[in-house]
This record gives sequence, structure tokens and C-alpha cells, in this order.
Amino acid sequence: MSEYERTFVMVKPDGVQRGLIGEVISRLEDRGLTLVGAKFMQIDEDLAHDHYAEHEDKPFFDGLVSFITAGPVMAMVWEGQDAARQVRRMMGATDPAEAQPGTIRGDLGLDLGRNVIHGSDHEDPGANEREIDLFFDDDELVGWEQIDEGWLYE
Ligand code: IDP
Ligand code: MG
Repeated sequence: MSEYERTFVMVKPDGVQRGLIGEVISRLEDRGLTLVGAKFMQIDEDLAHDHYAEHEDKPFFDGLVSFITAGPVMAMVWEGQDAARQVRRMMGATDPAEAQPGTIRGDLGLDLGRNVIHGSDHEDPGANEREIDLFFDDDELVGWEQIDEGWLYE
């Protein structure tokens, strides 16, 4: 059963530099997801290491940390039915060269190391909460009901 949940989403430094914050937000809004938190910020080395801890031993880790700390990001929390999996479907495959057209990475990127967007892994049960907690304090998240909810969900 899909769950009404919150998930962590981030426009990465390449997406910010390329002026794609609005495009990414538009796609998530149009889908019906609800924005409950947003922070335009610079990720420091420690946060980068915490956020990407699962990739610490990978050969691309140092490059990934340099990339994610190279400029500001737009960190966000989005809420909705099955939110994590639906955001991941909208993002497309990790490598934009393989991501389907119609997905964010498939439409807006070309290179694995510059893939525009991060979304919590829906197959990792703790990922939503862990990543939200890493980037946001509780009082930075705003619970609210969108006026169209009665028409978005049965
Ligand atoms: P995901 O972002 O689709 O969840 P992960 O496998 O969790 O993909 O990898 C995290 C991030 O690390 C990717 O989004 C990408 O920016 C970077 N990355 C993954 N694999 C490679 C690689 O082989 N070379 C360079 N960067 C990579
Ligand atoms: Mg991942």
C-alpha cells in the first residue's frame, strides 16, 4: 500500500547554476505534490559526507562531495501519496544519458556526474526521515492542506 508521506528532494548545484529550480518545482507542483519545506543553502563538507555516507567507499565519492559543495542547492521537502517513489519515477535513472525522456534527468541532463536532482531512495525505508532530519529542523517544515486535495485524491 502506498503511503501519504514526506520525502527529501534537492536541486543540485548544476541545476541551480543552470536556472532549473523553477522547472523542477513546477513539475512537482503540477503532479500534485505539496511543498512543506524549502531552503536555498550551501552544503558544507560535513553535511556532504553525512548525506552521501552510503557512497563513502565508491571511487566517485570525492568527486561527488566536490560537486555537491561547489555551489548552492535548493533543499526541499515534498509531501503526498507515495511521494518518494513518485518523485523517483519523475527523476528518472541516475544517469541522465539512460533516463527516459519525460523524466527530469532525461529531459534536463546529459551526464551522470551532473544529474540535476536528488530524491530520497524509496527502496530504503529510513531514507525519507534521515535526509529530512539532516537538512531541516522540525520548525522549518510547514504542515498545510492544499485546497485541491479533494480533487487530487479519491
Ligand atoms: P541516485 O541519485 O539516483 O539515488 P546514487 O546511486 O544514490 O543515485 O548516487 C548518488 C549520486 O552520486 C548520483 O545522483 C550521482 O550524482 C553520483 N554518482 C553515482 N554514480 C556515479 C558514477 O559512477 N560517477 C559519478 N557520479 C556518480
Ligand atoms: Mg541514491
